[in-house]
Amino acid sequence: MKILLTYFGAFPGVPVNPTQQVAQALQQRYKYRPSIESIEYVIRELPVSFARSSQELVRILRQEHPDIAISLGVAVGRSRISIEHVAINYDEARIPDNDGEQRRHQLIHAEGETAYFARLPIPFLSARMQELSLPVEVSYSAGTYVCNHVMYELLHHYAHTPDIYAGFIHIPALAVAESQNFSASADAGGVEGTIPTLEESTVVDTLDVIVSELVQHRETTL
Ligand code: PCA
Repeated sequence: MKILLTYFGAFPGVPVNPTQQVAQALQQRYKYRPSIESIEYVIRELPVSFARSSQELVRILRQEHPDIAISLGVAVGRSRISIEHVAINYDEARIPDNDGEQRRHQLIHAEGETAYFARLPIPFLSARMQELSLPVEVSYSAGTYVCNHVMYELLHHYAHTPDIYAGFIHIPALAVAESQNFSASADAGGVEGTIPTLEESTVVDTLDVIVSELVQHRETTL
């Protein structure tokens, strides 16, 4: 089984994107876990650009053919890891992307569905996270910036491919000094105010559990 994790680099207000170190830490863990040799773990960076993230994502999906594809983004201002339930066909940015493009009130795909639900067993995951007391919530808005855009593209790509698990997870800022200089942008999934954080190890442990649960769920249901 192949798992693809995408992460983002820096963007305005977030000079170091914590999704990069978290994705790298997860991949390292899988490398040294001999009991799950049948799992291939691929991580790829996506540009924080409306136009280029779409192209790059589709190129990666065509090249890698993952069974489970999860994109990660940071939502500065949130205090828990958010499993996103829905992506909307709408770009509306209060800050420019890394190409200087600030999309306002624009459909992502003119002929596309208004929204897609994540292709993840969300009720199952949410119940497991509660049982394990992990800092996870289900979110019903991935914002209207590049994260929602990527989630929409991901689900649009797999709209007619039912056995692929695909979705988006937002993580909070990490408990490191530089996080307090981040700016929380509401359209990027965050809220205004003081910036809550989680320890990197908590985020990595929790994502590790989420991915393992997804692998098991997919193996037992397909
Ligand atoms: N967060 C932004 C884009 C990249 C990222 O990590 C967002 O929530 O849209």
